[in-house]
Amino acid sequence: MEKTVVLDQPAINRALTRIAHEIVEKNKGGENLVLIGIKTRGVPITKRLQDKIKQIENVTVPIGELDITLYRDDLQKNTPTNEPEVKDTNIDVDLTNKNIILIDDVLFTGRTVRAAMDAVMDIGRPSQIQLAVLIDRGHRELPIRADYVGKNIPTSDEEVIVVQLDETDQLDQVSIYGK
Ligand code: 3GP
Ligand code: 5GP
Ligand code: MG
Repeated sequence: MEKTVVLDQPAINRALTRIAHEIVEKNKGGENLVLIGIKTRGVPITKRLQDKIKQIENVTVPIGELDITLYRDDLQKNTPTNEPEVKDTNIDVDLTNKNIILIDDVLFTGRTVRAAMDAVMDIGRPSQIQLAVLIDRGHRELPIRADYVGKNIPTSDEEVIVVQLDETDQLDQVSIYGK
């Protein structure tokens, strides 16, 4: 399979620094924010954004995690409804009247984000939910868009984006694998 590197370590870092600035600009600081990472690689991205917002605003924004199961049969076994389902939530903060930033590595059909929004709404009544992703690879099947995007990478159905992060993969690199 053909591999092309689309973001290297400095590029990932710059993209996340920009997103952190965009988040505090749009939300007028860090005071009312909660960052929620979608496992697996949404979680290290969330911690990095928390660190960057701390550097910019000197505020430690609370973070949480959502674990959403896979649904694509080319990856792992389907869920009964063939939709992503929330497996586990680890959110200890009150979400009422907060601006929630959902964070994932790759945005594809939007179904994972829809499941994540349902889970957040079940927990509390936020004032807003926003979405940050490192990569938007297109192919949306729902009316969902990201508020903050590291890089748009239009892909074909056959192509796959591989996100590697130091915390989980001992290097920072985003690549696209073709057929
Ligand atoms: P992540 O858990 O770190 O986000 O979605 C489960 C993992 O499979 C993801 O890692 C992602 O990197 C990888 N993956 C690669 N291609 C796909 C895909 O097309 N769909 C899904 N759901 N995951 C993919
Ligand atoms: P969606 O629900 O939007 O179809 O898919 C989003 C989820 O699937 C993300 O959490 C992401 O990890 C995973 N995903 C979908 N396509 C890809 C891809 O090409 N590469 C990677 N790394 N993850 C993907
Ligand atoms: Mg992911």
